[in-house]
Amino acid sequence: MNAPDLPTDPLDGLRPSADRRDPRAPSLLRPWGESDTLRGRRVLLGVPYDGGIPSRPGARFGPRALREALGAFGTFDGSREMADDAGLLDLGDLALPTMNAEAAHGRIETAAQRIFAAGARPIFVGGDHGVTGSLIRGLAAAHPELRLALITIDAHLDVREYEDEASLSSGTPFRRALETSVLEGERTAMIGVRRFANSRYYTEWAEARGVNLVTVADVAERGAATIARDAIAHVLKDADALYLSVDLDAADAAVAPGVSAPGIGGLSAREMIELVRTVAGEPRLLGADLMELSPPYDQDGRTAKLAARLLLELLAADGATGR
Ligand SMILES: [Mn+2]
Repeated sequence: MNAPDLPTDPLDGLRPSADRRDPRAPSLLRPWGESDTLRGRRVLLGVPYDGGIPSRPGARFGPRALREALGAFGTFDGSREMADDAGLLDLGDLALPTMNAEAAHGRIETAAQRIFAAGARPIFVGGDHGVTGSLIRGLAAAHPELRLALITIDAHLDVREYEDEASLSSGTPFRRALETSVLEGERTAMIGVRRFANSRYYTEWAEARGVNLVTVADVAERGAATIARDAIAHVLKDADALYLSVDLDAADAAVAPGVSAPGIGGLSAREMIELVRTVAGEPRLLGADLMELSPPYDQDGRTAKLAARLLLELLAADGATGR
């Protein structure tokens, strides 16, 4: 007896259909498979940890919100179709304990070490900014002889003293990074530093180590692209590779309310984009992170959209330099 002919899709024509003439940015994410090699590849890793800012939890949901926010964007940057590129290999999110800073940071450091040792060029998405200290420690463990340069886009210096690994917080990442063998203050620039957001002690601590501090007013006066180009020239004078760390709280709370520490008088969205775009065009950029996206505090998803836009700028500039 022959089976009756059935339509293969009973809801044919009744489903939402994407316009293939307008691909969406989530298609740039390619899930990692065991046949994928990491060498030379741009990879994404979510680091959903927010134990470093216990008073305002929420950044652990940042990686998920950023991936979702990519849906608001297309893949054409105005001159180049990124959907034709190799895309961004998505390694997913790390499994991390929520209440054990030492254990979480240990796993984060191990993950970063393996990714850098494999020759990948990662973009990490957080998570509280304390995570970055362990990402850079992982990089140092993978390449102990590297002369690393660092650019941060952040309202804060994040060079706080800490007791031990259990007391790592969102205020400690660059203290941790500057303790490694690979980084020096002279190869570090911090852009977007805000008045009344950092103590005199830590400002002098950073300056004494040769860290180049660039304020919000400096960016407004000289322009984001010029500031970024000068910072690149300064930190890479005597370095092999560059790491970019973005704390979304460098942006004004009007455009980035969904962060652990929203701030008044920060950078504009366009300044954030221009800074990231310029740094992303540097061929020696080895890795980057986008931190502190905290969806529970977000307003209509705008902070997640800013984070997603910055991710796209990192990818677009990457292709523009021929890699
Ligand atoms: Mn920070």
